[in-house]
Amino acid sequence: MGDQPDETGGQAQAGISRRDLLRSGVAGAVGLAAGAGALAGAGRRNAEPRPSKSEGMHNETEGDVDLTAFDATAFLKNFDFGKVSTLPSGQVQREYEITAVDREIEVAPGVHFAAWTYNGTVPGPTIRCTEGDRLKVNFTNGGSHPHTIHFHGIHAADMDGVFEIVEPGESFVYEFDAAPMGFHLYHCHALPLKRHVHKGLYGAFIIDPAEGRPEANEMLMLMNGFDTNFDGDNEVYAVNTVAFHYQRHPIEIEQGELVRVYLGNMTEFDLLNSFHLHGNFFRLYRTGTDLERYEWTDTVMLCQGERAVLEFTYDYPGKYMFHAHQSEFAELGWMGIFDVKPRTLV
Ligand SMILES: [Cu+2]
Repeated sequence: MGDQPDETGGQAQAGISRRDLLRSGVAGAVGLAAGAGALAGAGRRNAEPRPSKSEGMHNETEGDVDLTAFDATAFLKNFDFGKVSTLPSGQVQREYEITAVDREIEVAPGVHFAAWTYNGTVPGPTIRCTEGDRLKVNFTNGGSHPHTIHFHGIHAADMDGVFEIVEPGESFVYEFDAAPMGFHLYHCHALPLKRHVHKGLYGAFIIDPAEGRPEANEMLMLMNGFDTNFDGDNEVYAVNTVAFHYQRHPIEIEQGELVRVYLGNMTEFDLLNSFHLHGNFFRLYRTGTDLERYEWTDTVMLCQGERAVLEFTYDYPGKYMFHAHQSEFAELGWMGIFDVKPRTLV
């Protein structure tokens, strides 16, 4: 199959590119404002960059996305543990229903993207289980193109979701034991891979260790980007799809509580993405596969497909930014805030 134009328009158009918008006299502090304003026009044909009214640092796009369609705040903690049963052997089985669906999503206020999704959202559902569970994933391709689900992890070749292409209207059952414990991913592996991933067919796959991890306020963050004008470059960056969402809606955490972030990178086109935490340091467990050894840092770079488990605790209340340390990505939407509430004493 070729990389032919599709309903998204495939062909290049006269819209702005991110390089253009960053070059077009919006450098420096104003760049954040104008860049964010331009995001609102990035998804429309022949749109002119629309400067924001405010010109301070770290401005937001105007308005908000339709939160009834996708609420990135709820998505943070929306773990799908599947339909649980016990097999005759005593092994726990978790069964998941995943359907590929073509759906337009809103990646910034007024900026729509013709996505290919698992179960209607980008990222798809966060699949969560425990090491050793039997997973049964019933996949139906309700989309317009051939797809698969390729899970990271250790399993048989015919469960790898690469050669068993699932045509539109067809189904496939993936069945394997969850291993190893850690933080993994799943994504479509149909060709051209770059296109199927960038269109939105990916999600997080968490395998908890049998003994569990220490109690924490847990959340899932997948770093991603969107090429809204089909020039092979992202115009919008985010964690969990919606530009500046966690700046408009800061994530509330509590002073002194342990926070655990499952952080993955599914950004297409750019080699690297990164996460920088303000006013703090975190324990960095790469791939989440080791409970003992960690790095102690405040910034982590992840290549495409790489992920890590981050743990931190804030000693002081207040608002703290977290964002890509690539300034360009931060200015184009990959920016959020932790709102640390004073510890409640009981
Ligand atoms: Cu696909």
